Amino acid sequence: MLRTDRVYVAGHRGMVGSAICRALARDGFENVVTRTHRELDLLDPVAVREFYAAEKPDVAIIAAARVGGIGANSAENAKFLYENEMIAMNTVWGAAEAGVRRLLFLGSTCIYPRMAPQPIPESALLTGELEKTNEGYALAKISGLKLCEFLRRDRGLLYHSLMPTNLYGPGDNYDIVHGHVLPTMIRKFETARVSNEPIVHLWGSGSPLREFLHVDDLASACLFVLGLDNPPDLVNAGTGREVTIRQLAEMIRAATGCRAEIDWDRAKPDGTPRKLCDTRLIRSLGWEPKIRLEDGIRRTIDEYRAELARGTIRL
Ligand code: GFB
Repeated sequence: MLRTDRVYVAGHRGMVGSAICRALARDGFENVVTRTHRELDLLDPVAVREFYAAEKPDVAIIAAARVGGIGANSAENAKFLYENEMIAMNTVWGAAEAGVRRLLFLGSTCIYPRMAPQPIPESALLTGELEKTNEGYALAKISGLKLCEFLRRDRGLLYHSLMPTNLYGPGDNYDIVHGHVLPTMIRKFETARVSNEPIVHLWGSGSPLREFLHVDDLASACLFVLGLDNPPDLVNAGTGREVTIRQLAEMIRAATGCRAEIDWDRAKPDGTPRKLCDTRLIRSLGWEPKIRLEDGIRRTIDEYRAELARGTIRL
């Protein structure tokens, strides 16, 4: 990817897309193309085709998706499958038809089988059954990455994919029901601290293991792989460090200064027991994350407080 390239970032208002736009600006990319949801409906193949024909980007980064935590995914697998499948097919196929030279498709490590070997290597793809709570999302992301792989093989297009582990950072969704665990915990502990509530209710047993990558590290990983002449079709991006949900809760409780007790609601799902990605491939190519979880959590709590004060938070 060249500094002079015209780069389309799909999903630029989301947590991931906005981090990628910040990283592009920092690296001197001045020709970035974006469209809001209102301006371009990525579920509409004709609109997407017309957009590509009019804008003619050189590079596309597909960070648009319907995302959510375990609550949102498990309640609406159909919607997560349909919308993410349409977004993937329209943005990737549309790019190929319009002659977009290079494309990076973003997925998630939930594409791997529920009982994949840990840490999960890229080769674990399609070797076993998926985690049921996010099967729809995972199937759509698998289709998207496969479409990129096929287009590269069939037509020689440099379309490739990156699978980040669980992400967090500025611009996250703090919705109590639909959000991911890390932002939801920040909101729950902050709310309890401010209003002196004695108990914070969390979901599941607290025993599942998760890995968390700051979205600014993910953005650096995206630009890194886009700079490779011969990138892998599929590469993981993570930290290689995992914590239990219970440890995460303790870290966030301490970092917010909340004194409430934790009540674990075991009627709520645990989801996949463990999801640590094998990052040897991306590290061997020369990328590594920079933001330690403790520092990232502190930064994110500060940003949450600032966003809340400004009234710009997504709740
Ligand atoms: O981030 P999360 O919602 O999704 O984390 P996944 C879920 C884990 O955190 C489960 C526990 O073990 C929950 O039981 N947890 C504890 C909570 N308290 C809470 C809470 O207040 N809210 C939430 N949300 N969880 C998602 C997939 O899986 O990961 C997506 O559904 C995507 O498709 C994403 O892949 C990265 O890590 O289980």
